[in-house]
Amino acid sequence: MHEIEKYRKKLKRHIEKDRYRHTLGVMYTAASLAMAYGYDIKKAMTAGLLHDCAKSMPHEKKIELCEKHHVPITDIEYENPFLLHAKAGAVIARKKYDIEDEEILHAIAVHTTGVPAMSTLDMILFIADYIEPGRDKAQNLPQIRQMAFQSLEHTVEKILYDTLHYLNEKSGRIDPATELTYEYYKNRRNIANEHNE
Ligand code: DGI
Ligand code: FE
Ligand code: FE
Repeated sequence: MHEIEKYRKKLKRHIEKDRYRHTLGVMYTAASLAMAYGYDIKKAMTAGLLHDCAKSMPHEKKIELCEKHHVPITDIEYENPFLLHAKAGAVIARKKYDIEDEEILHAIAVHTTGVPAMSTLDMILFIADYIEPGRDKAQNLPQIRQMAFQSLEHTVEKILYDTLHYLNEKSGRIDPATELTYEYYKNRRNIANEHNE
């Protein structure tokens, strides 16, 4: 049995039904993006499958787990511990699913806010999480789903732009990482455009 099957069976016992459905959507969407961009399909699927593995952990437990494993927690994360399911997920993937691939662990750790200068896998997971077929709430999804297969960087920028607007409207606290990542990709596009003028 391939390892992905093994992870899938284990994960299914640990997360809620709707989260499991979302997770499979992310896994296959990440696989499609890997195909489009010539990335390792199994790595993309593993990251997609495990990215929300810490989602149902109580806030206290996520904080405890990160502290125990010396994963730094920011003030924003202490105030909004749901953000921590990304970092805690990377710890669980390492400790409980024996994932040793640092690229996969990093993609899981940054999947909610992004980080400047993301790797290909970071972007694939970040985008797959947003566009998987079960998602229907975000605005501009049809456009973003098409964009995803044309440019990873432009899609990341667009998702962050929409996320920042959404958070502003519902007055959610914004993690500086989300803002910094958006600025990073916007500046890169502007620099590229200047070169083309
Ligand atoms: O775990 P999922 O729901 O599948 O997806 P996710 O880990 O990307 O989390 C999505 C939520 O995270 C979405 O409601 C927007 C929110 N989010 C992203 N960046 C920030 C943020 N929430 C806050 N408060 N601050 C941020 O910077
Ligand atoms: Fe998540
Ligand atoms: Fe998710």
